[in-house]
Amino acid sequence: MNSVQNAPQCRKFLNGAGWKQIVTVFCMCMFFLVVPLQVSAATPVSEHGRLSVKGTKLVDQKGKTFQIKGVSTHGLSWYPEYISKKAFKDLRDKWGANTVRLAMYTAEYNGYCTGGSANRKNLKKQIDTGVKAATDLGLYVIIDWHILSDGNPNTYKKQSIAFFKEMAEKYKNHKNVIYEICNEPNGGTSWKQIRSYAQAVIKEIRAIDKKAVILVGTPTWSQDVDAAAKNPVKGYKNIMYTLHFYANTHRESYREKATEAIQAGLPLLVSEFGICDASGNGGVNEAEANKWISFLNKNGIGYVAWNLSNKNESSALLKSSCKKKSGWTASDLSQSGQWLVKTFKGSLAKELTSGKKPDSTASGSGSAKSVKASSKYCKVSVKEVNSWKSGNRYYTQYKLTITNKSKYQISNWKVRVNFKNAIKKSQQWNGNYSYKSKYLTVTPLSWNKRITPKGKVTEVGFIVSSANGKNKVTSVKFL
Ligand code: IDC
Repeated sequence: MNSVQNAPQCRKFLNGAGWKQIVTVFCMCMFFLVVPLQVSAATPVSEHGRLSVKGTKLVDQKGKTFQIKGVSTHGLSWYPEYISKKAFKDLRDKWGANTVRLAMYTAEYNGYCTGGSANRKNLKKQIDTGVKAATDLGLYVIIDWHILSDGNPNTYKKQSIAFFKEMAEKYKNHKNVIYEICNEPNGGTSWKQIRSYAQAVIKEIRAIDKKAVILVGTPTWSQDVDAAAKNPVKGYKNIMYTLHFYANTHRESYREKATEAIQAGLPLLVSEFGICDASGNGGVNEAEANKWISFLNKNGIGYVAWNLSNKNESSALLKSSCKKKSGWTASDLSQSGQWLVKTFKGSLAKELTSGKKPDSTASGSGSAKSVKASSKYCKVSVKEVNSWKSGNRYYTQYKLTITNKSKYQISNWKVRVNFKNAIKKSQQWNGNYSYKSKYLTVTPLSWNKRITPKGKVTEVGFIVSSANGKNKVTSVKFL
């Protein structure tokens, strides 16, 4: 048969009802072409699949280095309003994130181990909501056992094992779930103690979930990765170690520690960082933050930013005036949030290129009269936040707060803290310190010298030790 012989049939088909058939077939074709394309738009998980650890790197299903770019929630008990599919979709599509971290405090107010059984149930519900949302959106999700004031992860080891067994049972078939088994050991907890905890918890998770990536915290608020590198956990694959930094506090010397650990073969992940002070507040330091990011990029290390909330602190990624739970525009983001979106190269970043500088959370200069801090204008307090015994010495960690009660700008301050017993320096941050037997003196650094009217300094703190019982502060005053 040739085409000439076919011609009359063709013409008949194209006449009358034939056109309708063509249009119907065309529409059906378009439907099947377009609809599946929309449904299967690539997500981080659909593109990269299950992650695993190869050498010092986190890699995707094709064995290519995969860099986590994540956002951590604040405490699930305190800011549950951002645990939603709508909010996480924004993180993925507008901010440029591929991972969310669900931070579940263990010992703080309404923590998993301290808040009672109804609270525990509620926290697990939050995790379920978070994991479901992340899974639907093709995001990786970190379940974070957020130890902090409990210091030593062995304090609640039994509870941790029970929790992670339950999580592993529930999520063993998910390829996007990552377990972080101890946020930040501190208070003198040694790597040996952390390692023994990690071996025990990992053993239980692995009996149920053979493959998920597991993150292990390191001594001194997850800073001493060099200690972990000397004797890593043995016998398990897909284990990474966490390095946490706050760019205005932790600088070059911490990158050196990280380099040392990588050279020793330790896989690292920055499962939490901020670009302000270690307190989560104080001045934002974009220059130091950018140094960190080039270091992490160079080494293919992933990073997760603290924290998705509108709390009035500079690590919060939303402005405290922002009441939206999703659908944020660039101007809803704090300075930390705006920096993060630019760093992730999210689509919102375009809105940030107007040439207008993002709002700064640092203290402004103001036009008011400027005075030196004294008890007439300011209040100063020193609060104990943690204490422990190590060897034959007693350690106490204190936080210093200065509040400007006046309508004037404070230009500088100097504070003396007196103790009952002779003390020795252990650690200190965000100030210049000098020590005498029974007292210490703190003066500010250049960025926390000025205090705006009604403003506060909250990021200053120190750890001292004494030989004879708990260290007691007897008085605090301005000099
Ligand atoms: C801080 C929060 C703050 C909260 C406090 C609770 O930003 O709002 O009141 O915890 O104890 C960490 C911790 C993280 C801290 C953060 C800032 O992992 O929980 O959050 N930080 O201090 N390590 C270093 C800094």
